Amino acid sequence: MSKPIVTYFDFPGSRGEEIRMALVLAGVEFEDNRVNREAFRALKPSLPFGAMPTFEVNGQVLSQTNAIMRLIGRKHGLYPADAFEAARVDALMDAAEDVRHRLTPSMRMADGPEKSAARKQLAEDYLPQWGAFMEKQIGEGPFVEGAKPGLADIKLYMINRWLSGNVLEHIPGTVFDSCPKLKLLSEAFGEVPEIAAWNAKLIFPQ
Ligand SMILES: N[C@@H](CCC(=O)N[C@@H](CS)C(=O)NCC(=O)O)C(=O)O
Repeated sequence: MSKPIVTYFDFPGSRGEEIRMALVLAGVEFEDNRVNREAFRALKPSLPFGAMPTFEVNGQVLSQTNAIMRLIGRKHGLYPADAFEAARVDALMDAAEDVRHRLTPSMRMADGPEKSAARKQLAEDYLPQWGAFMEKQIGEGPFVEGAKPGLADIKLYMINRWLSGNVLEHIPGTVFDSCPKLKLLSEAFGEVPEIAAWNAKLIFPQ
């Protein structure tokens, strides 16, 4: 793999940061191409699915975060070789995306009763239920695959960091406090030396 290029918005979160973290965990050097909204609008028509992040390698551009992460994971030992174990990791990666899809509508709502009701429903109902399902799926821990951090851990860590960070109105940072395995996974993942060093460089910690 030649030095790949990750193109995403200039903030340490969401799908683009997950790809950066997969590369960081794999120890792969990459070009961290951060674009603003205006540059994204210009790029959009040329992107495979009109969205970011994208991953460019050997002149070929790939989209869809989980597909990109699996490509990195397969090449660098962050994804199980066993087909069933790989599918179990896929399921957790998709479950992390479920959360984003549930939150997206309220991200587009103006402040007001509709938005607060939607967020309240998520905070009191959907998210605790989602967290309870994760508790059953994580297994012995601390990571999804046991002692070794992998792709599913990146996704779960990022969801927990986002939603526990008190950054979304009406979603209290305590939303996953009743999910000890998710919390332990997140704490352990943040302490993985490559990830801790990467996070220490963040300009806007979240
Ligand atoms: N299913 C896609 C979703 C990509 C996506 O929605 N990306 C967002 C940023 S996280 C985006 O580009 N939004 C701007 C837009 O769609 O115009 C993936 O997993 O990569």
